[in-house]
Amino acid sequence: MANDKEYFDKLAQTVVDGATDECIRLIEEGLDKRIDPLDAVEKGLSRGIKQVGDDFGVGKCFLPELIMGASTIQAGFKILDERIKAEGKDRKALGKIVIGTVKGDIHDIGKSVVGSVLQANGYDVVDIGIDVDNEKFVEAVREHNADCLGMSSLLTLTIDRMGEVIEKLKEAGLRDKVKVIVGGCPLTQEFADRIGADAFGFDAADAVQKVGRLLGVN
Ligand code: B1M
Repeated sequence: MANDKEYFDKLAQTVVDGATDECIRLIEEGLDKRIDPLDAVEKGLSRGIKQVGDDFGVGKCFLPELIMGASTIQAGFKILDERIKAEGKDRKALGKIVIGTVKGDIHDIGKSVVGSVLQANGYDVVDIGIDVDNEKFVEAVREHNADCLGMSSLLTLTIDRMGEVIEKLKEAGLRDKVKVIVGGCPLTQEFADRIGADAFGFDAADAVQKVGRLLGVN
């Protein structure tokens, strides 16, 4: 587009304002002009919701604004998600990945972005949702014969579920058969190492690279 930065700034602002109609209009305009749908998520929508989250964190805005911003990003992501996934539809599956958000955490967006981008890059992704019980992660790994398990958590209060799931994988005799990647804004590489995960994904692009490395694809 003529001025990408200005476009992504406007897109981010629609999330801050909870302006869903304008968000959709801008996305449709951008797609017509061939913007990269993942850029629209990472440089536009995600920046906007992070701004709302920071304002919420310091008491500059409240739960209704957080909910409105989330509803705008979800409406925008729904359109972009189809485009992102379409890029991977004709590829031969490089591996099977089960992904979900841990028990006690209902944050859906980051996990869904990561799942879509993995799918766009040729992985067969089984998204088992949000607020997922530890046991359900283990069952899904077994049921789908997954090569990789991805867990997401955005709440400091719930990140310890990830280590518990890894312990449950060991008890079930599955830990040697599945690689584990974790991500979410409160996480660090150090935390991932401490709980015995195989990788920490900073964002969706990083997750694709790390999964590729874990599964010997790149
Ligand atoms: Co919530 N929330 N929220 N929230 N929320 C945060 C996380 C928070 C940091 C806001 C703040 O205070 N500044 C804070 C957590 C504080 C903490 O624990 N340290 C918080 C809180 C407190 C809460 C509630 C408790 C609020 C309340 O009720 N009082 C409540 C929790 C409910 C619960 O889960 N039990 C709550 C609720 C909500 C909404 C429902 C309103 C909404 C979620 C809507 C939805 O998902 N359907 C919401 C939102 C939108 C946010 C923020 C603003 C944005 C999250 C988001 O979607 N980001 C968030 C603040 C922030 O992140 N700065 C916040 C966009 C998304 C693309 O990025 O999720 O970071 P992200 O994902 C990235 C990377 O992290 C990474 O890649 C993604 C793509 O780049 N990644 C992975 C994520 N998972 C990965 C997995 C991987 C690899 C990479 O491998 C498997």
